Amino acid sequence: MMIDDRTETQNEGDVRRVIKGACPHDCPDTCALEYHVAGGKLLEVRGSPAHSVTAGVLCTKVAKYPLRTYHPTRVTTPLRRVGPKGGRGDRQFVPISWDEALATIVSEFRAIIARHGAEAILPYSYAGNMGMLQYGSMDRRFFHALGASQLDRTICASAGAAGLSVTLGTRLGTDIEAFAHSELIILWGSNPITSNLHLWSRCQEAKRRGARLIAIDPYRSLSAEKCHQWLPVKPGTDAALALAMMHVLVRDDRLDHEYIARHTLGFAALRERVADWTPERAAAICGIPAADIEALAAAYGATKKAAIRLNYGMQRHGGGGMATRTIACLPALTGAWREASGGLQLSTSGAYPMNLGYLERPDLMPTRDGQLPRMVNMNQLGDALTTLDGPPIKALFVYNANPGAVAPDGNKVLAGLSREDLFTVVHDVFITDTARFADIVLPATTSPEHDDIHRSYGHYDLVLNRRAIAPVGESLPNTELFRRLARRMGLTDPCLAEDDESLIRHAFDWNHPSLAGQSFDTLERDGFLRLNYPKQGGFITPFANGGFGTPSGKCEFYSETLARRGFDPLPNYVPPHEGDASEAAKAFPLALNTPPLRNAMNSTFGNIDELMAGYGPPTLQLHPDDATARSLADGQRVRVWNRRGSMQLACRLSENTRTGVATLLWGHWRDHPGAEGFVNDLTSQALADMGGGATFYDCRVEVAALSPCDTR
Ligand SMILES: Nc1nc2c(c(=O)[nH]1)N[C@H]1C(S)=C(S)[C@@H](COP(=O)(O)OP(=O)(O)OC[C@H]3O[C@@H](n4cnc5c(=O)[nH]c(N)nc54)[C@H](O)[C@@H]3O)O[C@H]1N2
Ligand SMILES: Nc1nc2c(c(=O)[nH]1)N[C@H]1C(S)=C(S)[C@@H](COP(=O)(O)OP(=O)(O)OC[C@H]3O[C@@H](n4cnc5c(=O)[nH]c(N)nc54)[C@H](O)[C@@H]3O)O[C@H]1N2
Ligand code: SF4
Ligand SMILES: [Mo]
Repeated sequence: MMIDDRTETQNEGDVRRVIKGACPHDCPDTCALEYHVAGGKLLEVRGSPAHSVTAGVLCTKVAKYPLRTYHPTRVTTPLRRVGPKGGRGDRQFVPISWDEALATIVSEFRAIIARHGAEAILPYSYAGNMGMLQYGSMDRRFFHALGASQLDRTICASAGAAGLSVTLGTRLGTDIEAFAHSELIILWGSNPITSNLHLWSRCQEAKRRGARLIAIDPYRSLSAEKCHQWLPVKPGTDAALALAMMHVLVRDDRLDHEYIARHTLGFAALRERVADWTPERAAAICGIPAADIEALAAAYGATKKAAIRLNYGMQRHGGGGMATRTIACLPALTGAWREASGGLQLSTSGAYPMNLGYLERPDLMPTRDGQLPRMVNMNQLGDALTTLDGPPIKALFVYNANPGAVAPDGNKVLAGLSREDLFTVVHDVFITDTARFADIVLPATTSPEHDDIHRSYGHYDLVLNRRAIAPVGESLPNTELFRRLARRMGLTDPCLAEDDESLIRHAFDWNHPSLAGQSFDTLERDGFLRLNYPKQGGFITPFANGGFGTPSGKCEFYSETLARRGFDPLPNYVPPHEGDASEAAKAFPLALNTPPLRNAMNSTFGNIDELMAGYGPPTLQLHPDDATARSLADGQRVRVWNRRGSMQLACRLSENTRTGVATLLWGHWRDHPGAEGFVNDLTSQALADMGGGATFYDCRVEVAALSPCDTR
């Protein structure tokens, strides 16, 4: 039902207004929003019906956004900690003024810089807010000008991004809207009902048109349940499966010879590589019967309208970069890139002509002996806070992130956060699992309270976010916080005072061909605009005629870049660190898989009871065979542990998790009633093969009963 703005008048002056926004969360869909506001209050948030990707539909989390913006536990003033680090008591924090908060930060920073140098300060941020400004602009300028340690932002996608880039030369992929016309969709390490809702609606449309849907996933996710087939791959073994698919495609000549000749590099070497990757060999590694691999390859080779939705789940492993690269070779072999509804999508974020140099100003960084400030990999925060020297980290400044929950090897992270000699500042909307350890907590705005401009990693549109209400309490956007801090620190470069409107207008290169004929005015008027890329039938087709961004301009089956970096230049299988053959697997036979809950967004909505209540406490899903082998019954309390940590919770017996794999859907905060310990106390700081990526799902555990089996 359409609601007419003007008929909603409650009082004079309380007319409902609709302001255009963008969803800021770490989700490929980057929905175009409508903030409905009256009397200065956010009444509701709707999906823009005019934006074709959003199509007027939002996920439950954001459809209920006023719950977050007006949550009773929201931080509304700066706070100073008076309780113990990590404490949960009522008198953990007391309100202070912005003036006192900034003065404290400045005096601590100055003292630390004087004693240890600016590298003793570490910013820690990720994608709590994906807007170009709030994700990374004034904050980067500030820490660059200070000469603070640099953070390598690797917690999510960097292994896959590296693997994809080396093969395709860029991060582009199949148009989300074209999936509706595919004949075969492979959800590969992807659960779009949870994490890519607007792709799922296109998958459903394709299904109605007769498409076949196949999920490759160790867990029968909400999406896998609705596919025609679920292939329960062993975690971290996807490259073996892809190599065997290529073996069959080559053996049975299901190839597009013309596409291969014109648009790929190294086919002869690839053919040799896959010659001994028989389905039987792969079956022994990835736990999928050879006949199913044959059938998968045959189905894939039978149509060019075959689209692979690769998501980041499959690259959170020791071999994640190589696995992504290997799978990314498939559509060039069969020529599926020729069809708008074929190809592959991992990310589309490479499409945007971002002015990162302008936004982030890396040139502000000081050099010493020609060296930039050191780089700290965010996946190894635990080690960085507890063992790093020369200089040690003495100040941690957290914003857009919640490492006390999301970072791996949580016991080490918490040990670091507990250090009495570490000065910690957290800028957030809530007292998160990290903020409990902060010396100073600063209140952050939510999206309806600030301006921003957004790219997407799942479609090809720019989306504008306009402020719809005044900041709640004394909260400030990230940009304004760092402008104020820069001024108080006495940093004088004029770029540290640039306002948000100017940043928004400079965030993208409007002279780039992908924005030719487009203007900021159109974006302002509509709230979104689509980039110019080659199209077929109205859908963007990034590689229909080649045009890869690699050094050769081709899809590189053989990569000289990888060879130079000491990697295997050809697609290959790199086993997970804690795979079947590893030392870890001897003591800890189960692989732990911890993908996200639908109503959570990493840890972001974990405190909104209305969203989380239906899930109850965290539970560990075990295959009945694995439970029987341990004499465990459904609902029984178990201990799950490895050398890094342990957790106690109830187990659920379910054939949705394949044998050998325990699955724990995450999104809850620490100390959730009904569970002791936390999911990321188990996960590892080990890095993936490429991009310094995280390996959350490369994690072995053992499970045992906490109490004798209750057989009532
Ligand atoms: N509701 C919700 N949406 C989200 C998020 C969230 O937390 N909640 N997170 C956001 C973020 S940060 C990201 S990065 C994106 C993408 O986030 P992803 O982590 O890609 O999200 P999922 O779509 O859940 O896909 C993960 C799937 O990979 C599977 N998997 C685990 N290991 C393997 C493996 O070795 N091989 C294969 N084939 N599959 C494996 C898991 O069982 C799971 O079903 O989603 C974003 N969207
Ligand atoms: N076990 C396990 N661990 C995982 C994963 C997994 O699948 N399993 N997934 C990993 C992945 S893919 C990712 S991307 C990371 C996510 O890690 P993070 O990016 O740290 O994600 P969130 O937990 O959502 O925390 C974001 C925080 O930013 C805050 N925030 C939101 N908007 C703003 C703003 O405008 N300003 C400020 N200052 N703060 C804001 C939110 O309130 C929230 O507390 O987690 C990783 N951890
Ligand atoms: S979280 Fe994703 S699906 Fe939900 S509103 Fe935001 S962009 Fe859309
Ligand atoms: Mo992520």
